[in-house]
Amino acid sequence: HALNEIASQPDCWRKALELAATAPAGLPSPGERVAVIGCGTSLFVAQAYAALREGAGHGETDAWPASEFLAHRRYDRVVAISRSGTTTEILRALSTIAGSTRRTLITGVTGSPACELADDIVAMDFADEQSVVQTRFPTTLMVLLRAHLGEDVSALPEQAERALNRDLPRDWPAFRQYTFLGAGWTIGLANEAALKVREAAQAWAEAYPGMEYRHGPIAVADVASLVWVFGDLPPGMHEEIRATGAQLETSAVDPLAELVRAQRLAVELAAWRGLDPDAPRNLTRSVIL
Ligand code: F1P
Repeated sequence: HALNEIASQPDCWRKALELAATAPAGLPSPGERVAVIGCGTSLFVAQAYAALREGAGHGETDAWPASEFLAHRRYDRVVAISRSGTTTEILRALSTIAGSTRRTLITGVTGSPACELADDIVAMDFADEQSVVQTRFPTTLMVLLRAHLGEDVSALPEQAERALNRDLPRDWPAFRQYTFLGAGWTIGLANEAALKVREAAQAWAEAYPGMEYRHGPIAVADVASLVWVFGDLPPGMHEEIRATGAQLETSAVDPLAELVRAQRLAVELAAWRGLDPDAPRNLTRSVIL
């Protein structure tokens, strides 16, 4: 399923643009103080969106792992992201939120238990997936959120097509370690890319804010490392990374479209290692405690 779901992203992103044009109720308005919560992939979407929303001047926006959400914090709105709508930490967090706070759920499955706990539901059934590993749901949601923030993202579906057709990084299966770097909103994308490689391919993958990478993790880098940069880092960093012997990969398209290419790497690497990318070891479609 994962390969088909990855390939369907240009179409899903077009549908996200149509949905954004209808201004769906429940997405935060400028000025609201907002917390965005999620687990795993959904947390990384929350991180990317929080950075973009603050950067767009729409108001203070915090991203929390749903398990760490502090109910005593005062927010105008909590946006819970959950493809399945059944993840335990999401249900717990939604049920502890104070009455004066609006609760928005963004989900791929309408009628889920989390829907019962939300005031507003943004339904993204058209991007739901069969694979345990999430690919098109989080990226389609990012397109919706960026459009809702007022960004012109009309070229993104075409960029996703380019990312689907571009070669994977040179020597892609040969690395011992895969590192993804970002800055600002692309830190969430780097985290998500690393999670894909871990989940689907059971490979050693890490992610850092780009500048933080210099403060220790770079000690691990050598010729057996691929370091993949999402978005822009100071040019001097590229030289520092190359000096370790690591192979450097940079984005040729919008970082969200570049994530499509990293998803392809994860799934191809899984196949190359003889693994089923749809059914990662020790993981289920929604994690319930
Ligand atoms: C999130 C989650 C991810 C995990 C995997 C299965 O669930 O558990 O953390 O990486 O993709 O889904 P959800 O709350 O978004 O359904």
